[in-house]
Amino acid sequence: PECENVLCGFQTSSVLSDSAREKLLFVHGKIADQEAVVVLEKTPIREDALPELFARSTLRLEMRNDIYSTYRLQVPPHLNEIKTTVVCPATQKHLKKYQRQESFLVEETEQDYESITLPYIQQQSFSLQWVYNILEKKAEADRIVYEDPDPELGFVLLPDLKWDQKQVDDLYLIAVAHQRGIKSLRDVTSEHLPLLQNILQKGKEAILQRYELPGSGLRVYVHYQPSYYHLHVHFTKLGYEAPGCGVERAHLLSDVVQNLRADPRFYKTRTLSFPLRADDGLLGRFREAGRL
Ligand code: M7G
Repeated sequence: PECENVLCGFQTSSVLSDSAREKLLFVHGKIADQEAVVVLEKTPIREDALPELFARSTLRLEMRNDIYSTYRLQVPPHLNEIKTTVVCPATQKHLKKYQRQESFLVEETEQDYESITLPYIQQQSFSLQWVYNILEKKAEADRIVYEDPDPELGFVLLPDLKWDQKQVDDLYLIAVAHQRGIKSLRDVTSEHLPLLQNILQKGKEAILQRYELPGSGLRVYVHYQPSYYHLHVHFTKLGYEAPGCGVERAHLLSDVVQNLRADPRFYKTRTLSFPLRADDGLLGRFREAGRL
């Protein structure tokens, strides 16, 4: 029968990774002959939903022993939703990104960047179409939390793909710079200080306004290496361990600003460390060059 749900014909190929603790599952499969990745994630239980949860659910006893008892609570469907992200058509690179893999730390010198990393990312990195769609209001326009439209200093602040905006506990927004061509932290010099400071300050202000969360409650950082080579800044709630946010990749924006003040070419010249997954093509290039 016809179905309006794109996942109803989903053909599972394999589970890429899962985590019982994080209540997450990444699955690879096909949607109408196209490769797809589907991410399923159980969402946090919200305090404001508790009255309804207790009043409108069915409680089934599993066991009782002295003062201890366990139950299954069958809750109304709208209180038991699964956050679902679909990437389709997905590339090989997407499949790798979501596959559980061992990681290796690379120490990239200025030279390594020029001769190994830059040529590699110029050849193969994820499409930036979704970024341009945001900047041009072709997608997610209704989700924008704040925009500074200035072509040089401006940015768009909006909820990250990973945040369903149901609770502030796992707040996750990204600020996408209007300026194009800043691929990553490596391209950032003191010239970009006004842009970075603008994002830091106005981003925090906008989050305070909208979510009543002050700057002191936020982790504001960029990733190196990023997945997408267009300048963007992550804003997450301090204390929330966002998936994929390892310490090795994160550079606090306030540190970036200070380092650039001290040395305008800090990120051009420093050796930068980051982890790469075993099957990452870039890791292969570092190996071939004898740098690992
Ligand atoms: P990154 O540091 O380049 O890579 O961050 P990472 O994904 O390995 O951390 C890109 C950020 O953009 C991530 O936090 C993604 O969840 C988020 N993101 C990716 N896409 C494709 C979208 C999108 O289409 N919309 C929104 N709002 N966020 C996205």
